[in-house]
This record gives sequence, structure tokens and C-alpha cells, in this order.
Amino acid sequence: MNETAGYRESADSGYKAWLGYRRPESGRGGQYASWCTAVVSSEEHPLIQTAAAELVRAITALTGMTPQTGAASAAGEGPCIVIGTIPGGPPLLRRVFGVDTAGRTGADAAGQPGVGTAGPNGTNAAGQPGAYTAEQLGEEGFAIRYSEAEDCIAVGAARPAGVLHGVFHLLRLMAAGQPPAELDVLEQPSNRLRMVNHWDNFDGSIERGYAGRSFFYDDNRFLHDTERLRDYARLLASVGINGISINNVNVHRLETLFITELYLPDVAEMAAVFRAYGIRLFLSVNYASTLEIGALTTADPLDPQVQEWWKRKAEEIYRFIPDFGGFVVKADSENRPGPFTYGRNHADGANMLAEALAPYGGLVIWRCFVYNCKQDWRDRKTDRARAAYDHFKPLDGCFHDNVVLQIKNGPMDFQVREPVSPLFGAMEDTGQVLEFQITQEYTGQQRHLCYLVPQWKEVLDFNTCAAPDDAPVKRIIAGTLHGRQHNGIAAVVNVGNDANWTGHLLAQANLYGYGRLAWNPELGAEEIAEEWIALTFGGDERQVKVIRGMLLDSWRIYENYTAPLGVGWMVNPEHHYGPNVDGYEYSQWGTYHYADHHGIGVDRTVKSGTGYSGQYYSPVAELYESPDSCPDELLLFFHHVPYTYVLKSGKTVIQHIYDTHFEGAEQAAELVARWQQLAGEMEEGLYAQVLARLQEQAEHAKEWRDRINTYFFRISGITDQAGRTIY
Ligand code: GCW
Repeated sequence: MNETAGYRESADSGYKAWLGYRRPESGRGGQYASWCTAVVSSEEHPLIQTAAAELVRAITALTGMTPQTGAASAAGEGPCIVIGTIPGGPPLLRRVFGVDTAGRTGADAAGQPGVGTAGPNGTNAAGQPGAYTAEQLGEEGFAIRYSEAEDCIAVGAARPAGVLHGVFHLLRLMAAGQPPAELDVLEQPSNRLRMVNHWDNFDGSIERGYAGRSFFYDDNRFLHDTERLRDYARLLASVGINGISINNVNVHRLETLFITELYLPDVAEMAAVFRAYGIRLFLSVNYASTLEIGALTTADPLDPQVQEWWKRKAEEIYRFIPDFGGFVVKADSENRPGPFTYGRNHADGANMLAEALAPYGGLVIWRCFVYNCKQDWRDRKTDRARAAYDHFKPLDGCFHDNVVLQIKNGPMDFQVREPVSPLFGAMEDTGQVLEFQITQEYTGQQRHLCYLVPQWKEVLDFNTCAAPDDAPVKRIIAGTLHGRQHNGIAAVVNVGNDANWTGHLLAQANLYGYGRLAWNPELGAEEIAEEWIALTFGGDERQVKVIRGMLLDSWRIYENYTAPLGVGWMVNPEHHYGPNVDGYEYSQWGTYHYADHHGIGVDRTVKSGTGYSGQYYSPVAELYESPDSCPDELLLFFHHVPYTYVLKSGKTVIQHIYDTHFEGAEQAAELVARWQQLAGEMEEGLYAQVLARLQEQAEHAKEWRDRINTYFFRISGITDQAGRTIY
């Protein structure tokens, strides 16, 4: 669908995603119309220029009128939207935010700057809107306020990036129909780093990409499709993303050269597009670069020549890209080179790179996806789930400040259901980044609907019990539990050159939702869905109700007809699509379910199994250790039980398998019918593309149902209590 002429302008393709600004509330611009006549900003900073341009663009789409623009002096009177940094922006902005004429923010009655006046909603003791302190606004936060006295809507921040985030937030509120007089917002992102990871290859393919090919590269060259890059940067910035790594963590021969003069000019061009939207560019690097492109004979991190090579390399990179974010590194993982070759550990490797980047403020994002991928399936002692913790926990405190460990949400690999990785909270002295997978490698590959926000919420809210009070993952990655500076969240992104970016139109909700959650993990999955639907489809009540219901049910539906009770991996090898119960059972990848005639599941207990459950803090460890307390949905992840084992639901394991698979396939068929209620209520192109995917899903769900049920019926010999057809 990608090369259909005009898809970038068309409302049928889905290209505009949630930035279509399709909702003129009533008449020309509705309740915001009068302030939309002028956009006031006075600062030269590129991010503020971007913010003003985005505002103008959106207002034009929403109202059909192009607002006047200008600096405060010219347009400071009369209704307007004023934006800028509070210390340096238009005087009008300072008046709205209660800053004295000397530009001191938050001056209280006693003239003390920055203290005293600001309440949680920016109201002072007298109930008057007060000023915000620079601390309240932070590096990227913003305030939005309506001022009756000044007849304007103001978006103010301490720093330019905050202005851009604030403008996108205002546009969201406008689309949601928030009454202007009620505008009074103060926000700061929870996570400092909010990143997307691309697994794009230079040849144009995308590892685990399900939405066409790369729009960064093709045929081993940079595409320089600046328009598409900018539109992509807009999507990302609009939900608060501030970092992007542009190439696959499996860095092949040619991509290894991205950090050389040959390609740095191209990379710098991409960096410039993203920079205009407040997004820093990172590169995945090949740990063995010194060998492969550096003419050295070693990549030993303790070798002075290696260290020197990376220092010179960093200097060169920063000459091209002064705000370069840093390196993402997959080392000693799935056959990628790393420090193990030289008898060194991950801290040695990461610190060597970190030293090279430190003078420029760059980060090393070192992935913890490290395990033995050449395991003998006969060996039941080795447990892949243990690997990340076993490798990294002993190194806590050994990493430099600008190293951040990137940890997948679960101990295995983005299955539809996994426990949360026990590494979260286990490393008090190390910066941690949580890694999600927006691309649906194991959750239906964007052919099946699977809204992942509810799954991510469970991860973020999971109490690691790393501290006596509440220690959820969201606090660990926000750095508020252990007080680390560099923390945050990253996710493998789901976009490609398909006209609608994500293949399945409804998979856009995952990209949108990821950004929103990364900014504010307190948002609800439902709330995020509603926002996305309103922005994408216009969102009359019925649309919202139908689509929201579909999104919110979809993860459970997918789980129902695929992997029961946390078992995972029953997929076709390599491409990972479609059912294959024994697909990974006798392989080297460490991904087994051990189903036999009597039972199924992996004993990961301390008492009789691999000991994995002991990697959690108490009382989580005990919860998982006993099958009596282990939640049903993770039972087979932690325990090997007979098919006749009775779950907390009262059903036996085998009956649960049958029931969920019959139910899941039915639910998938119902998704089609649910969508069909919306026929004629949106652009035909949008309607039709979703319908086609849902129909395919319904068919494929039957295949899943029958394969799984048949396998377990044959192996267990136990019949379905309801006597349904099993083959
Ligand atoms: O899930 C696995 C994928 C690999 C991927 C790897 C990783 C980029 O199947 O394709 O490689 O994870 O996260 O490094």
C-alpha cells in the first residue's frame, strides 16, 4: 500500500495518524476560535520555531483560518495563544505566569524568586494564579494556562523543549474539547530518556518489522526522504519521545561504517531533522568496530589502543553531530561480539565506550539481553530466564555514570505473557532503561490486533519490592527510587514505509500509547485509547466506545487463542508467526515448555527447579515459588504441573487450554462484527484496511485454536468437557 499516489495527503490512508487535526468542534474551530486568531512567540530558538509552526499548522487544519503570527510587541494585545520560555519569551507570557518585570519567575510577596507563590496548580496563597519555579517546570516540562485578564492561552516552559511538548499537549486538549477556561496544566515527564529503537537495516529490511520496509534506508544507501522523516519526527515529538536510535542492534558489516566519515554526513542530516523536534539521535554500534573497521587486531576493552580508537571516534562523531545521544550496544548476545572474547565483563566493555563519550555528554545504552543461545535442549539446569540477572547483578556499582543498562520487560523475550524481569530494582547503583517491544513480534505481527498498553501498564506498576515502601518499575526507571540520573524507557518501534506507518492502522495506538506512557506512566490504558481514537478518527461517542472496547479486549483475546498460562514460544521458528507447539522445543534457544503425556510447564522454583524464582525480592519470590500462590496466568512459567492440576479459576489446566482457545477464536471473530458497526462512519479507506486485517486475524485464530487444542488433546488423551470439535 506504500506507494499509492497521494497517500501522504489522503485521509483514507492513515498517514496523518493522530495528527490529522480533523476535529472542528463546532463551526470554525469551536470554542478555541477566538484565541486561534493569533500565535504569539518571540524567541529564535529552533524548538520554539517548531512549536509555533506546529501550532499554526494545526490551527489552520482545525479552523480553516491561518492565524497571525508575531512577537509579543506586535500582537501582544487581544485574544491569542502565546508560547515561549517563561524567562525569555514574550512579556505577555510572563504576565500570565506571574513573573515580575525583572523576569524573576516565582517571585513571592517578599520578592524571593522561585519560592513561595507556586502551589500545586500554580495558585498562590491568595488563590491567584502564581508562578512556577524552574524546578517545577524542569528541562522538558511545561505549563498551560488560560488568562481571562490577558485574554489569552499561554504555554510556558523553563526550556524550549518544554514549549514544544506543551504545544502538542494543548493541541491534544483542544481536540478533546477541554473548555479553555479550565486550562491549568503543569506537567513534567516521568522518564528522562524516552526513546524508540529502530531495527532498520541498511539494505532497507527491518528486523521484526511488520509495516513494510525502512523509510530511512534502501539498498545500502540513505533515502533522505526528508518529508517523511519530518512527519515521523512530528509523530514522535507529539507524544513526547526525545531519543531515537536509527539502526538495528545487530550491526552488520555496512552499518558498522555509520560511525565513519563515509556515512556520518548522512547520519548528521537525519540528526538535524529529529533535532528540530527535540529528539536526539543515537546509533547502534558494533562492539568489534576496532577490528572490523579500525585496523586493530583486538577489541579488548582494556587495551589502550582500543580505548584510544574509541576516543578519537567519539571526537569525530561529535564533530558531525554535536548533540549526538550515544551508543546502543548489543554485545555478547546472540552471536554478536563483546568483551567476553577477551575474558572481560560487560562493565569493562561498557565503561570503555562510556569514557570515550563522557566528554560530550553521550550515553552508552548497554543491553542486558544476554543469554546462552546455543543451549542443549537436553540440559534442564540452564535456564535462559535467569541469564540477565546472573550476568549483570554481580556488576552493580561497576558501571560509569553515563552507562545505562537496557532491560527487556520480561526475562525471556516479549512474549504475550511473562513475569517482569527481576533485574528491575536489583541494581541500586546502576542506571536502568526498560525496553518494550512496540513491534508485535510475538503478539500477532500487526496482522492481529493487540493493544499493548495494558500489558505495559502491568509492567510499570509491578512492585519489585526492592524497597520497604512501594517500589514499582515505573519509579525505578524514573530514577526516583535509587536516584540515578540516567534512566528511562525505550521500545523497539513498529513503523515502516507502509502508508499508515504501522501496517495495521490500529497498531498506531501502540506507538501513541507508548509515548504517552513514557511521559506519564500514571495515564490509564483506557484514557490513552480514548485520546488516540478521538485524535485519529474524530471520535464521536459511538466510535470511541466501539474502538476502545476492541483495543482494551485485544491483548487478552490474543493470549486466549495463543499461549496459555505464561508458557510462551509455541510459534514457528525464525519468523515467529503462527502456531507451532514444538517449534522451539528441541532447539538451542533455551525456550521450552516440556509438555509430555502427564503435564506441562517449566519448574523454575528454588526448591526443585532452576531457581529463577529466587531472583525476586521477598515476598515476590515466595509468591512465584509456590504453585498455590502463583497467579494462574504465570503458572506454567514457574511450574511444571499435570494437566489435571486445578487452577484458582476452578478449572483444570487442560480444560483451561480448551476453553480459552475456543473462546479466543470466537472473540477474534467478534472483533470483525464489532468493527462492522462502524461501517460508513469514517473514511472508507480507514474502515476497509482495518476490516481486512481483522478478517485475517479471525481466520488465523481458528488455526491457532485447532493446532493448540489438537496437540494437547493428543498428548494428554483428556477429552474436552464440553465435547467440542478437536481434531
Ligand atoms: O527477540 C529477539 C528477536 C531478534 C532480536 C533480539 C534482540 C534484534 O527475535 O530479532 O534481534 O531479540 O532483542 O536483540
